[in-house]
Amino acid sequence: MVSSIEKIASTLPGTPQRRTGAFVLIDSLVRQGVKHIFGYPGGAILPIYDELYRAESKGYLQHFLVRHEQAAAHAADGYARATGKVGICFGTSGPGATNLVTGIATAHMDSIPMIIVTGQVGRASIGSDAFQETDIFGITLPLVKHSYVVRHAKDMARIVAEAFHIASTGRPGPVLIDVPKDVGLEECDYIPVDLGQVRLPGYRPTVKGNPRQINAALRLIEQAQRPLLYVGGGAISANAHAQVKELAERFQIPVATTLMGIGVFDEHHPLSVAMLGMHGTAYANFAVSECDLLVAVGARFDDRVTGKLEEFASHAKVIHIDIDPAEVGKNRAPTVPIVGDVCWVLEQLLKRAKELGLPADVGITRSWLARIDRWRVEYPLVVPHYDHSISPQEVIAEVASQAPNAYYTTDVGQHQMWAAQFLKNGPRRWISSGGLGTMGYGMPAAMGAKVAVPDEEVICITGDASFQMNLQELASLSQYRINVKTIIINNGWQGMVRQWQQTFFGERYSSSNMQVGMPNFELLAQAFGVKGMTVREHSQLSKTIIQMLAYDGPVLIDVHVTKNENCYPMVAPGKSNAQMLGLPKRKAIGEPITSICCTNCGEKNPTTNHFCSACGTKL
Ligand SMILES: Cc1ncc(C[n+]2csc(CCOP(=O)(O)OP(=O)(O)O)c2C)c(N)n1
Ligand SMILES: [Mg+2]
Repeated sequence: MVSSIEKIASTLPGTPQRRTGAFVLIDSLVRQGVKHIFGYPGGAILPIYDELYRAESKGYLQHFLVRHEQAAAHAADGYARATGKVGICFGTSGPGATNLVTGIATAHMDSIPMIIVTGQVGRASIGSDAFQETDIFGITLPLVKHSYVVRHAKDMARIVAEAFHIASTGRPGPVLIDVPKDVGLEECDYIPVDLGQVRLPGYRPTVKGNPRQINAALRLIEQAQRPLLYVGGGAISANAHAQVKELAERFQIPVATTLMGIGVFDEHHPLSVAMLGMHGTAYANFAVSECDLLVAVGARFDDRVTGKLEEFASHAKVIHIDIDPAEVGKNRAPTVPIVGDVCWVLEQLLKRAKELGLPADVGITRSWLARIDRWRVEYPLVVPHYDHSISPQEVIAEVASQAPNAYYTTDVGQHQMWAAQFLKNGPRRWISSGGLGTMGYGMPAAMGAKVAVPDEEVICITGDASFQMNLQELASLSQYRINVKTIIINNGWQGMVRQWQQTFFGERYSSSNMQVGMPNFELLAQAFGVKGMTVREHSQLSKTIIQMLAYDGPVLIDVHVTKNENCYPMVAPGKSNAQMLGLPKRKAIGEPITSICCTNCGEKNPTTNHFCSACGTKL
C-alpha cells in the first residue's frame, strides 16, 4: 500500500485547489494516516465512495466491505482498541446510519476513539422526510463525544482535523461527521488542515494534574495500611501500564482492574488480584471491601464494579485520578480528586516520591498482602472438570494456554466473564464491550483488530447466541481472508440470561433457550468459505485448537459445552461486593497445598503466599 501522503495531493503546495467535498474528506483522512476504513455504501454516500474508489485504486488506503453497518462500527472500534488509533467507519443515510447506532453507543460507553462518516440527503431536502433521511445527528447526540453536519465543502478539511483531535485527546470517544450528498459533490478551494492548526478554545482537556493534589495523594499512600489500586480502561487509553506497574511495585499496592482495565497489569504478578466487581475474583472483592485507601485510576465506579455503592470500599479514603472531570465525584466523592492524564499524573506521583526521598519500605504493608494471599488461596477461581462434558472454563483455559499472547475479543454473556477470569493477557489484548455489553460485538471487533495488527493472533471468544447477532460477517472474513479465529462456547442458551432466571426469577426460563433453530455452525462457516470445526469431547479440544492456530485463514470452532454451568463468583445486584454467590472453597476442589516455612517465625504458609500470614515477612 502506498503510504506517502504527498502523492494524493502533490498538486497542493499551499495554494488552494478546486476540489469536491468528497475529495477533501478522503484526502484529509489519508493525511491523518488512515489506512483502513470499514463500511457499506448507499445512495447518499456514493460521492464519497467514488473518491474512495480512486484513493483505493491508487493504493492510499483500503476499504473493507462489511455485511451490516453495525459490524463496520464494531470493526472500527476493535481497530481502535487494538492500537489506540482512531478507527474509521462509513455508512449511508437512513438505515445505514441507524444500523451504526449500536456500534457508536458501544464505543461511547467504553471511550473509544472513532470517526463515523454518514451520508445524508442533499441540503435542500433535509427536514422534508426525503427518501432515506434520518436525523442521525440528533439520534446520536447522547452517544457521541462530538458531531458535525458538514454544511459546506469548504468546512470539510477543518472538520476532519477537529474530529481527529476531539476523538483522540482527553477522554477519547466517537465523533460523527454527517455529510449531505451535495456537499460531497460541491467544489471548494481546498488547503489541507493538519492537527496543529486545530483551534478549539472551548475544548482543552486538563492533562497536568494539580501538584498539590499529587502531594496530598502521596501522603495518603504513605499513611495507608490497606491500600488498593483500582484500575480501569482510562489507564489503557492513556497507555499507562508501565506507570501502574511502577506505582504498584514501589509501594507494594495490590492491583484490581475493572473489565475495561484488563491487561493493564499482568495478572501473573504477585500483586495482581485480577478483576473486581460482579464476576470478579473473591480476593479482589474482599480486598476492595476491606481496603482503607482506594486509588482509582481511569475508572468510573460503574455499578457492575461497585455493587451496592454505599458499601463499596466503605472504610476507604479515595484518590480518584481521571482525565474527565465529570467522572470525578460522579458516583463517589473522593478524598483527593486529581483531574489529569493518568500517565502524566502517575509519573509525577512517582517522581515526587523520589524527590521526597521516601524510604523504600514506606507504605509497604506486609500483613495486608498476607491477608490477600490467604483469600487468594481460600477462594480461587476454579476450572471445573466433568467426565462427560467440556466445561466452558476449560475451553478458555485451554486456548489461553495455547495462545497466551493473542489479542482476544469477546461477545457478551457468561463466556465473556469466564474469558475475563481466565485469559491473562497484556494491554490492548483484551477487547470486549464493557459499558454497553453489546452482543454481536466480538467477531466484527476481531476483524478490525486483525486488520490493525495483522501479524498478531486474533481470537474471538463468543457465545452461541451472541454469534448469531452478526454472523453475516463470516462473509467479510472470507472475502478479505482476514485470519480471525472464532470459538463459540456453545451452551445452547443465552447462558447469562438463563443464570439470572435460575437465580432470581424462580427458574422460569422465558425465551432464553437457543436450542431449537440452532444452526450447524461448522456447515454455516463452510457455506461462507470459512473453515469450520466442531468439538464435542474432551479428547478433541486441545488438538482442534492446535489445528485452528496452525491454519492460515479464518476458522470457526463450535465447542459444545456443559449446558447449565453458572458463572461465579457473582455479586447479586444491589448487594455488597463482599457478599458473593457461589464462592468455591479450597477444600471442595481438593487443591493440594504444599507449605513453606517462614524463616522469621516458623509459620507454615501455602506456597502461593508471597508474605508470611503470621508476621508478614517476605517468603
Ligand atoms: C444486543 C443485546 N441483546 C440482549 C442482551 C442481553 N444479554 C446479555 S448476555 C445474553 C446472553 C448471551 O448468550 P450467549 O451469547 O450464548 O453467551 P452465554 O451467556 O451463553 O455465554 C443476553 C441476551 C445484550 N447484552 N445485548
Ligand atoms: Mg450461550
